[in-house]
Amino acid sequence: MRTMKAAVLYQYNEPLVIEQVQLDDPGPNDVIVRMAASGVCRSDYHVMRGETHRPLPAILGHEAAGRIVEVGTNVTRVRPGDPVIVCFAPYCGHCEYCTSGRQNLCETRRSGALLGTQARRWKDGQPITGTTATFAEYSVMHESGVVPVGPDVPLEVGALIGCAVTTGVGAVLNTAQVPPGSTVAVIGCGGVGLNVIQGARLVRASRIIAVDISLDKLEFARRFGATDLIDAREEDPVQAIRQLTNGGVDYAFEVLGSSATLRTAFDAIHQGGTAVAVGLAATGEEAPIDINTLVLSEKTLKGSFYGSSRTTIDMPRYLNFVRAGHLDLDAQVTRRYPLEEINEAYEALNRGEVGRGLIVFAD
Ligand code: CND
Ligand code: ZN
Repeated sequence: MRTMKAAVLYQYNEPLVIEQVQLDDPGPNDVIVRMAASGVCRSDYHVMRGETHRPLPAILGHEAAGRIVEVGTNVTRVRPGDPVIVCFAPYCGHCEYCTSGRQNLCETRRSGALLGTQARRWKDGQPITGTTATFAEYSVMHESGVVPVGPDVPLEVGALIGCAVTTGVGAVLNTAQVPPGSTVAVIGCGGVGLNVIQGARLVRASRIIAVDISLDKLEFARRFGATDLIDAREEDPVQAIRQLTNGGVDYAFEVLGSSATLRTAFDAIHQGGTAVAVGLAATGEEAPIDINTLVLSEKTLKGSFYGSSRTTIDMPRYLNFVRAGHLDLDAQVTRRYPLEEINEAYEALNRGEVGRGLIVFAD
């Protein structure tokens, strides 16, 4: 058992409570990571607001990097001291999905087995749930939930690769496989959306149309490759995209998570185009799709979970893009907070401040 500081969600729509909790020792296939940085992603905010449910109390957080401090007896892929990226989709390696190269869909993980169905965190003997649970000084996870990185990798960069980059760039490279010269629209230019934009720049999309409801976010998106900006408060984004592209884009990415914006993405593509749903919505939320348009225009609508990533292949690849200057991650981090200020970090996300916020842990 280890005692650590953590941010605990006791009730939806209430501030997280910063307190000391206990963490179990690693099982035979587990590692313990000491967190260096953990990103402020909207997925956790969906839970804080009660839009998706978890058994409470819970420790959230899933976009992180840190160092291994302890390993279970069977662990072979990392050792104490290794810097790692935390991955929120651990995988078994032998189910039908893993063996066909789709480890992000691992059946064993979806059954809950790899994420642990039993509580492993405690407050005065009361269980606290958590999966990656990176809003804490330490976390315990299956060894497939970490990817080791070189000593040259700043762990803040590693943290962004843990979710925003792998999700955003992966949606372009892996899920949609956007060819060079394509026209692309990105609806929602927050932390993940910026990385969809960077991914589109990486594959040399000819036009990258950023859509948001904040002018600051749109201007910021230009730095990462957006070529055209549409303020959805000022104009109808579907009409504006159709006008800019002579009838619609080849690819549209929805990166907020709402039925209205998914509909926008679907309507903004031309015949034969592809709309990719990246944003997560409230449990049960549905989007109206015109069936005849889907059929007669041969449109494709695809979901993208964790950028269709194979973490051990994709994360080192994205780090190489960073090293080569093709992905800019430093400029994306606009604010850093100690864990004690995590509630303010989420208020800033809610207010729509530009860029990614990071919770940074002291050495
Ligand atoms: P963040 O809040 O940073 O970005 C959302 C953006 O949408 C903001 O810039 C808003 O201003 C903008 N926005 C709000 N309303 C509109 C509108 N009507 N039209 C256009 N833009 C609008 O969130 P994030 O980037 O951290 O996360 C984005 C989504 O991605 C969120 O739903 C999150 O849960 C999801 C996600 C999915 C996955 C995956 O594997 N698919 C992984 N991580 C996060
Ligand atoms: Zn995320």
